[in-house]
Amino acid sequence: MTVDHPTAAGTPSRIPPGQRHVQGWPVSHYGPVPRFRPERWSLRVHGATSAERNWTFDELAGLPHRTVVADLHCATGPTSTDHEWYGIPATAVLDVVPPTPAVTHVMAWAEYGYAANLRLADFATSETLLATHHNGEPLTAEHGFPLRLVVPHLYGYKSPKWLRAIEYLTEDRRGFWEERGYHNIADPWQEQRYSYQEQEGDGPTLPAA
Ligand SMILES: Nc1nc2c(c(=O)[nH]1)N[C@H]1C(S)=C(S)[C@@H](COP(=O)(O)O)O[C@H]1N2
Ligand SMILES: [Mo]
Repeated sequence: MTVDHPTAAGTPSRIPPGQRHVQGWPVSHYGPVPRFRPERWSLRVHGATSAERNWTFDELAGLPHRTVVADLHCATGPTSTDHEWYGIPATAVLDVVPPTPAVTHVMAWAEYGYAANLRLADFATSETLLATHHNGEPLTAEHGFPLRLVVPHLYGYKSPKWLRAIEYLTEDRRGFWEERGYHNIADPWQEQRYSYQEQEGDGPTLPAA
């Protein structure tokens, strides 16, 4: 669900501070769009668990599914609205592949080594989805077909397209953009865009510039 957040002036807004609403749905990513090869594809859930799994795409159909309507906030400014996502809730993955009690974070891995780190609590929200569909249609190639993560309450770089693995971590590690100057937590309502804004405890120490 999309919630209205109070602005400084006290009027509710659904567009986070410093963001601009854009019509339609821009495509935004680094690098090429991968081709889906079903026979070579799997979703691996691994790391700190005794129940590691490796699902083929067809096997994902056996997991619970739900719909989430949410906005998408790219940290470079555009917010596109009213995306209807359909897919597997992250909570279902956590149920089927329980992390050990020591797990604090997850790394969401995509094709070509793209990755985004998330606090376990951010991954575990009821709105976090491993999405296969958008507005009733399978994802298009450029938006992440066959599977992408959607973490609606964080900036878009925490929502890897072309998702291939979830790794359970017992300590935090930076993902692709988090290593390259973007904020480790990425809450758009707090405008956590850049790593220089990080406070003590927000993430692993960065090498000195
Ligand atoms: N694999 C992969 N996923 C990615 C990215 C990327 O570079 N590679 N970019 C992220 C960023 S910065 C944003 S804003 C969203 C954009 O999603 P969209 O292209 O579907 O609008 O995808 C995210 N997922
Ligand atoms: Mo982005």
